[in-house]
Amino acid sequence: MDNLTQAAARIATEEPVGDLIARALADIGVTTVFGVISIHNMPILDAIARQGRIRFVPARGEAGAMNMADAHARVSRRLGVVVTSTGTGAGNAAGSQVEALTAGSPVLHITATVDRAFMDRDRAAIHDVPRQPDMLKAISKAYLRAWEPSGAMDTLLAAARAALTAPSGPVTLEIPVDVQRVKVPGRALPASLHIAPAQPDPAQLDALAELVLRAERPMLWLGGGARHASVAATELVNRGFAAVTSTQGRATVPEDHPRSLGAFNMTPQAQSLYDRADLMIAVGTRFRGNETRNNAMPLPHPLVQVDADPTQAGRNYPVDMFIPGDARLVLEGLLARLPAQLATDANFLHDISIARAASEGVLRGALGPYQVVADALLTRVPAGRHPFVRDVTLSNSTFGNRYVQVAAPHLGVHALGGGIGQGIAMAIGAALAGEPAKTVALVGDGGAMLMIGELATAAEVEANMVVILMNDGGYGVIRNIQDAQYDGRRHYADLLTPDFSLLCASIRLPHEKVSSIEAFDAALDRALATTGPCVLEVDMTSIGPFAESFAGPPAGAAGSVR
Ligand SMILES: Cc1ncc(C[n+]2csc(CCOP(=O)(O)OP(=O)(O)O)c2C)c(N)n1
Repeated sequence: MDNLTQAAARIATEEPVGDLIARALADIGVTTVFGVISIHNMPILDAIARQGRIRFVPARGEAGAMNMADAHARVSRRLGVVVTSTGTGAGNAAGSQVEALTAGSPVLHITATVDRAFMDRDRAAIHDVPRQPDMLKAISKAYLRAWEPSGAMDTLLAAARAALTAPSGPVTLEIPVDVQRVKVPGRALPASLHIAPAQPDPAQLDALAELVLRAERPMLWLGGGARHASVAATELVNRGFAAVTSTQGRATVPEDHPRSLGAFNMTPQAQSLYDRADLMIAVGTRFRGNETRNNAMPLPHPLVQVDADPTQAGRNYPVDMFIPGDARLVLEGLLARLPAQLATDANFLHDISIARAASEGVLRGALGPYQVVADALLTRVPAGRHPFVRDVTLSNSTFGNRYVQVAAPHLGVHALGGGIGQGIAMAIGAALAGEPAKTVALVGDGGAMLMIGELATAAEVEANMVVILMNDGGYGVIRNIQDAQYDGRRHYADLLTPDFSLLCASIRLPHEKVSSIEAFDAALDRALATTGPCVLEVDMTSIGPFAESFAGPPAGAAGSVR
């Protein structure tokens, strides 16, 4: 081949960065991308469409797109990807990205910025935000910019790796729009994004095993960082540990295990179990304020902390031992050092069962008519392995977040940061994540209104989901807080609420409204049997109040309504 032919061949393999990005995403296994199209991301989205290897889900807003990518990542246990536009588009995603950051979701947020000649200089190019990187840094585990076209693909891979590496989290990659258009030579991609987990120190595992062998009532507190260590955690429980989980760690040990408190982690019954425990190993947890009374809840001693992030030692509780390392490797290493059965206190199992049953009983007693909803979901959600998405609403703060069990850690998706309104969009992301069972989302009417437009996305992409809409005509939990703390002055909480049947009809979404609680069970079965998306509205005004009113988290933990 002469020089001219060689050059021609190389040029033939050249492609715009936008095409390269689209191809690289498909090559690393991304099947679905969420976002909103805009001039600043069209080189990438046009390439995604032309290449036809990735499903692009056009959300109605960037906030919804981010929630979809987040839930998709949680349920599929893979990288979630969202594409937004520079400026307002990226800003719209910010609130939802705070949730992804709180939950540690491995999300890649690809956004743009104006041409390199104009960026960072406040020259008033359209969509320009001169300090956009500052905004993105604040809401990202890491922020990267692809300055140089020839390095764009490697920067993309670095961003994906950063998002997936424990502690995982959302990573933002900013690609100036002119970079997206530049042609660069094609390149082969690495076959996989394999990331080596952090190895624990064997000497620390020896010391931990000694602590366990001395304990008579050992407990595991399992957070979101332990979800992939389910098998090892469950084996430890089978050998004699008791388990309790955070909301994010739900079902790391099966929630119906007789030695598990499930997520009943802050009840008086749980407290009495902690008081008598003589060891707690806390794995992959932040000990969130609203699950520990802002870290004032007494925990057992010795308290051992395991975390993939070596900088987290003693962050929220003073600890007796800190073991940096991957949760699964630590728990497997511990198992290898322990006998098949631990010599635990003969009454321990009995005490766990009593604490669990009493916690459930007290909770159920506070529900009044909504026992029917709670029980209907408890019998169907875990057995059917339904992904269960929970917005911030009374029904989740009471029964959804702990009484209704989930079948596996990745099947529970909760707005962990306490922000309302993310449930519908999260349900779409969950429903497209490859699980065979229908996604069940439990949301309030107030929250639903924030992203009601995403119902159109659900209808358009035929997401297999049922939105159970608990309609009390406004902000129920705010009213309860106003009754409890503001002498019943119910400002700003009674809202004009749409007729959801008309709204659903306008986008041809099946809708059923239940106005008497006896009708709920059969209506739920009809909804679960529906193909594609549907809405099951529960008319709480007709059905009446809970037996006990829930007025938010304990004082001092305000702003963290679960
Ligand atoms: C993004 C965001 N804005 C405001 C709040 C404060 N807030 C907490 S609960 C709530 C009301 C939610 O209403 P709804 O979804 O109808 O559920 P309900 O309380 O009626 O069960 C509000 C406004 C919040 N948590 N998140």
